[in-house]
This record gives sequence, structure tokens and C-alpha cells, in this order.
Amino acid sequence: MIERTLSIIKPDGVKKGLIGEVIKRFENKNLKISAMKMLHMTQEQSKGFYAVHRERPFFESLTEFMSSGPIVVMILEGENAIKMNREIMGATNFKEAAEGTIRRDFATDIEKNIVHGSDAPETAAFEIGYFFNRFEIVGHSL
Ligand code: IDP
Ligand code: MG
Repeated sequence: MIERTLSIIKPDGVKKGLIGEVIKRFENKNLKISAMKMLHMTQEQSKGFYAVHRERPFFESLTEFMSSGPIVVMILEGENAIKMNREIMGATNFKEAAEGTIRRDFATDIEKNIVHGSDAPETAAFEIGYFFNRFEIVGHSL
């Protein structure tokens, strides 16, 4: 099934100069970019985005980190895009991430792990709507 998912290159990924590398990995796996922009969130915006994690002990630190610098926000479109993106990213903890994944190759910290990706259709819909309106999204096959 052709799906859309939200991807973010986090502040550490942008600082390390990995925008091109991350996008290349998506394109190599046939994920198409349906929308893309660079922005710098306030901590309030970051808290809204990560609201599902508000009870977690790392919430304050995570939202501070996510608003610490510019990020690249993208919609990826393709066959099983949600799962495919998660596979390309690797496990949350880079120490557990499979070889050849973005997090295994570039993350240095469980929090500063280069990329974000939606984990289910419901979260993808919320996260896409958080950053993009329908005039900002192009369709490749949707
Ligand atoms: P995910 O990004 O792989 O979906 P989530 O469990 O949804 O992982 O957590 C969201 C983000 O919160 C992670 O990507 C990471 O930046 C941060 N995070 C998750 N678990 C921890 C932790 O135990 N300590 C610090 N930060 C964490
Ligand atoms: Mg998550």
C-alpha cells in the first residue's frame, strides 16, 4: 500500500551535515519526497509535536534538543513508507540499531539520534498535519 509518513532530520543531523546523506538513503529505497522544509521550532512547538511523550522522563530534554537548532521536515511517500522509513532509520537506541541504518551509522546518543519517523498511520496523519497544509504537499502516486 502506498503511504505517507513524516520524517525529520533532527538538529544533530543538520549540524553534522547529513541532510544529503539522509535524503539519499530514502531515495535509494524508492521513497519520494512529497513536501519538505527547513525550520527552527520553539520549545512550545516541539512540545506540541511530542505531546504523546509528555509523561516520559526525557520529555523536557527531548523538546529542548528538538528546538535547539534548525531541522528539516519531510513527507515521504511510497510503498509501506511508514515501516520502510523506520527500517532505514534503525532502532531508537543506536546501540541496538541494525547495521547500515542511519542511527547505527551516525547517532551518538539515545536522544540525539539524527532522525525522527512516524510509527503508525495515525501518528503519521497527526505529524504531517502538524507541519504541512494540503497546498504544500505534492502527490507522486497518491
Ligand atoms: P523513536 O524516535 O524511535 O520513535 P520514541 O520512543 O518515539 O523513539 O522516542 C522519541 C525520541 O525521544 C527518540 O527518538 C529520542 O530522541 C528520545 N528518546 C527516546 N527514549 C529516550 C531515552 O530513554 N532517553 C533520552 N531520550 C530518549
Ligand atoms: Mg516515536
